[in-house]
Amino acid sequence: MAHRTLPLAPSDEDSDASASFGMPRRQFLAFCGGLAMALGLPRSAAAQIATAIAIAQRPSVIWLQFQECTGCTESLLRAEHPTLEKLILDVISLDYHETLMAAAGHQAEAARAAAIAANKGKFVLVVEGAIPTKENGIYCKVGGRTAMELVKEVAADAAAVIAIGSCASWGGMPSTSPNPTGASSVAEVLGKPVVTIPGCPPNPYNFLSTVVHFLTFGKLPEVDAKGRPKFAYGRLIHENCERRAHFDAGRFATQFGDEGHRQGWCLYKLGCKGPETYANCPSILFGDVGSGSWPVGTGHPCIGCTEKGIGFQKPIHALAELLTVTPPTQFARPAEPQGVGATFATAATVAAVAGVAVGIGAKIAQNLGKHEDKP
Ligand code: FSX
Ligand code: SF4
Ligand code: F3S
Repeated sequence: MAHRTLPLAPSDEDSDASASFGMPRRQFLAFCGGLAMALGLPRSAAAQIATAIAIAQRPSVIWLQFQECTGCTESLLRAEHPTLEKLILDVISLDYHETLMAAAGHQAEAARAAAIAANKGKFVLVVEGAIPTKENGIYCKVGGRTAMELVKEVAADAAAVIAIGSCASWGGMPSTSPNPTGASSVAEVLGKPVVTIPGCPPNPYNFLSTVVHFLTFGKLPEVDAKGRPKFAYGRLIHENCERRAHFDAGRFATQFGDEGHRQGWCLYKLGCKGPETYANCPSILFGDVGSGSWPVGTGHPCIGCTEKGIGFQKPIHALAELLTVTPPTQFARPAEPQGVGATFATAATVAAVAGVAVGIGAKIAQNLGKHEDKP
């Protein structure tokens, strides 16, 4: 994929892009800078991202849904800055999505066939939901065909496959013991690794950042051994948690509603799986509703929903294994107001100086599009 450097003076192309995002050009560039930092890239990559969003052909996306609750799609619909609507219209071409499309029945089947034919070898296949494999996959059928058949057929013509949500990534809730339908991951059914964005639901910014990486660089981001993008799943929740200082000081809630719980102390003794779960939840939060909007921030232990073998497997109140014992280099003081996000400028500076964009950079993603007209 060829790229041009974004000129410092406004160009028609990026002005058009900023207009279609409903942002002034300066804010559009800040948005691209935030995406660069969220991806763990140097701030200078912002120009490349802006150019890609402005002039690259939007990748065709075919979205399949199997054993799931539609929470993945719902979490995308609740995304803001930009909204999913803008994501659809300006970053990807969502050519098939059963929940969002107007077509039904034979029209929907025809729409999928047409989208595949028009973008053969070039589209991104996104799979939401686990795939039942027992009894030849009869427990999930769309248009009379099993999920197993459909995912193999569509994946054969895709340029890239993304498993969104824990169900598609590793089986998730449908695979919980005794797993009566043989619910399996996309990678297991296809017999090859795919990029996974686990979470139940997953964070929409991690999907957005992954797609923008594909758009900008023509390939999906670097992943860990479980197929998870390292920019989002490179650190333990426990490393970025606003309650970490309480953990290190030995201040724990021991019952819901007790004094420690009301004081916002560490939830480890209530079964928090943050010490054995890799995800950026405390950094980027959920739903754009303000501070504290993630499980631990609301007072509930993390159940490890992004982590195979933890979420929906390990009992909710069982103690987590402590994968690291070293305190992070920096975290909020116990008296700090909880969940206050970094500003774009401060987080970018800290990330650049520390060279650890994972986590801190991701904090910026939370604030994408919220910083207007700063010099
Ligand atoms: Fe639901 Fe998605 Fe959970 Fe699964 O998210 S939120 S059950 S991960 O596939 O719809
Ligand atoms: Fe936060 Fe949970 Fe770790 Fe406590 S155990 S610091 S609540 S992630
Ligand atoms: Fe899931 Fe834990 Fe994040 S429950 S949403 S991984 S805080």
